[in-house]
Amino acid sequence: MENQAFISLGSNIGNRYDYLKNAVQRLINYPEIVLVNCSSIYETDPVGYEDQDLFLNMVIHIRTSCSAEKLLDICLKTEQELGRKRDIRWGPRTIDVDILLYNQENITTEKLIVPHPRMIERPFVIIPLLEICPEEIFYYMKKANGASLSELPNSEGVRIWKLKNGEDVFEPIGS
Ligand code: PH2
Ligand code: MG
Ligand code: MG
Repeated sequence: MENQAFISLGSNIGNRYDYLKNAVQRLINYPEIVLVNCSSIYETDPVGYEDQDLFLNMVIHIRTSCSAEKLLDICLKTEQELGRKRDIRWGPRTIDVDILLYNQENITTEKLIVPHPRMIERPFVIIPLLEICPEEIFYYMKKANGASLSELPNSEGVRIWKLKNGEDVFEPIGS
């Protein structure tokens, strides 16, 4: 499990909590993926396309033997398994599973850009990421995005919905 990645998850259709829980469970059921940590769950105002319901968002930290491309395939497959339909850009979804960071690599292919190009300006990504991201990784990411500290969003529109509780990293969304 030589690679580290941060993945963001979001849902704003149906039982949002179940979708998050189910998606994390599916990801960590792959023998190639191990959960290192997960953030609290936040309820967040929709960004981009605003005429839609509130989201639940969280970020997880994993270790994996998968390449970034393989990890992307797993993320997209997980979305499909959970009924994701793609119609409106930035519109409502049962589940969105995005790779934010993969090691400290800059990746640009037709299918994937890492670090995630919009992460730095999105409070619903940055706030949960800050909760669990080791400092050196966070500083790398800011540099890769060409962002300065003053550009980081504040926590407007992002409210704790379910606090991560203590030792067992998967427990907070386990019950
Ligand atoms: N995802 C988007 C667009 N807007 N807004 C919130 N609050 N949470 C999201 O996960 C989200 C969004 C596109 O991926
Ligand atoms: Mg997204
Ligand atoms: Mg996505």
